[in-house]
Amino acid sequence: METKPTSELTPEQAARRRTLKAFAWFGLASLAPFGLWKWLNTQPRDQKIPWFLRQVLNQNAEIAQAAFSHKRLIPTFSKDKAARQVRINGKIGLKKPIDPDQWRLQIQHPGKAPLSLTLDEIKKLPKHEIVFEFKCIEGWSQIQHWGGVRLSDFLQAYQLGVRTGSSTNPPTEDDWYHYMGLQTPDGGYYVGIDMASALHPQTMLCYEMNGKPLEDLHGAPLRLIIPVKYGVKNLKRIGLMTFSDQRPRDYWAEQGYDYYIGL
Ligand SMILES: Nc1nc2c(c(=O)[nH]1)N[C@H]1C(S)=C(S)[C@@H](COP(=O)(O)O)O[C@H]1N2
Ligand SMILES: [Mo]
Repeated sequence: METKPTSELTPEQAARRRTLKAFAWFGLASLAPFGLWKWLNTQPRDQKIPWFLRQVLNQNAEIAQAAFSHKRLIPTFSKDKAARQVRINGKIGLKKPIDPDQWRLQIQHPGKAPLSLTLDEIKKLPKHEIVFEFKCIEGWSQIQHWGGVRLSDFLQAYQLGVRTGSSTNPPTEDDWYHYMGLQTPDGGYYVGIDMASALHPQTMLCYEMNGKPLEDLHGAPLRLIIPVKYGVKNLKRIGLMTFSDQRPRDYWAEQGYDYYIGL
């Protein structure tokens, strides 16, 4: 591959090159002995750290921030690209059939009375659709089409997730609880979601798949679709929603998988 001078690159290409460079430095830095790493990290900020090592530290921080930015969107596709036969994977917590008319979304929130909502109440919020590549850690992926409400709209509508009351305009970023927990009605499957990922604009509470009401084994009546995470966090058949600053229990994290498990 021929290497163009940076001045001839589009801004996107230049950004990509910077990222690749930073990753290369990160690779080199990981070869540095632990003692050196410790020394670097204990030096006062204004200390004379060799420029190339300072660059490694700074660029890694930049990469981490870019990767976890609330605004970074997952690529989407047109509806005709969506799979017709959607794979069913994982039936934990779905064994006993449930009556959708009896179903309620239960909410436990610090400092608030418990809430119990019907699907019709949730459906009053603006409907959104998304077509994206759903990825399972087992190694398969599929382009899927989902419909429902934005989780962030839902949290604002019911003033959930914040300490002092207003999730429409919280006084500070830290006013948000750090985690949201979700479980199936029988408690058999459960996940913890960091609040930044919960508030991501593509994270949804879904009641439709391919334009039709959700089928039982895809998580009816309501499931989480969270494109910034692998499949395991996309809990089907939500029964209970909780909020806390401590990590909620997480089924696959308890089996040794990464808690955040983001893309
Ligand atoms: N209640 C429940 N939700 C779940 C699971 C499960 O076993 N039980 N499996 C997860 C995993 S590992 C994946 S890949 C997706 C699969 O969703 P699908 O069956 O609609 O394709 O659901 C997730 N949500
Ligand atoms: Mo999965």
